[in-house]
Amino acid sequence: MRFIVLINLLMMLIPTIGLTETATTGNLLPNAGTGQTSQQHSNSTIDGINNSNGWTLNNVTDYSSSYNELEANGTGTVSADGSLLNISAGDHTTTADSLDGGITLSSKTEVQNCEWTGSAHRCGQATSGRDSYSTTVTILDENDTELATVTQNRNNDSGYNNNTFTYTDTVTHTGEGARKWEWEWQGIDGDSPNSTSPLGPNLLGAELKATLLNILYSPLPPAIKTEIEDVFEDIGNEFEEIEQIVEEFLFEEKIEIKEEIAMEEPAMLVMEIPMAKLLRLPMLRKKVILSKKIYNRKKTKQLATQIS
Ligand SMILES: [Ca+2]
Ligand SMILES: [Ca+2]
Ligand SMILES: [Ca+2]
Repeated sequence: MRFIVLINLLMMLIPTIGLTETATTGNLLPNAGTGQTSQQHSNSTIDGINNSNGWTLNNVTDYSSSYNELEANGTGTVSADGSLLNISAGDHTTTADSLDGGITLSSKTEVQNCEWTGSAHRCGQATSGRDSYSTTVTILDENDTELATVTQNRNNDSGYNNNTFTYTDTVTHTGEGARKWEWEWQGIDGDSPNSTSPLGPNLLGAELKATLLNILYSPLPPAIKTEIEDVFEDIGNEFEEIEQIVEEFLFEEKIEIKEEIAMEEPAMLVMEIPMAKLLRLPMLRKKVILSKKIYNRKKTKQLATQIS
């Protein structure tokens, strides 16, 4: 009965299993919609910087309105976070169910890194230490628990305009539960990481897009989940029972074979497996019948030898 229930549940799920459809949001960061600025590469499609509204700046000098950039001091961070719920992704508006189909966050960042003496585009108060920077992208659940995160450190040399450096970082969570995102860019001065003066790399553009991996996803209702778990537990118990019966049978058969060898007269095969269990185990029944047939054949042969 439980197996029929399981088959029915699986049949119900089959129509939804094969269908998938993705959807991608626009830029989720505070600079969304800024477009290209004069500091960026002429081919850049990443939103530039023209104000610092919505960003959290920590030890960063805000040149956003004057020079379209945010510059790291000794060690500075530019960060933002937000919800993944109820946002536009093309024709789709994200829901808890569609987010449960899995998500990929893709970040693109455009930087200038010329304020060090070895730079091919040397600028500002360049010193001997090569500056570096990193981006961290994180997917979180509704309780702010991290589901997936990526941090990549870089120190590529780069300048302004067509000498900028652009890089991509992606992170994916394929299970259920993604509800929030966090994004952080950090710049570090190679010579004076504790400085409060603008000596580090400069952020010129940033973008974070979310791709929902299956907006047609529908999580299993809790009642069906419990039912499936129960069925699998039952299957496990049945297998344990069968294993035990087979072990008992093989053990008894071994004793009988030993007895046959020890005795002149063949002993009767004693089967102590309960009939109810045997009826539920056709294979085991066949084995018992076969053993009896072998025994009968042996006995007939012996009788024939005695008569002759
Ligand atoms: Ca520097
Ligand atoms: Ca500077
Ligand atoms: Ca700089």
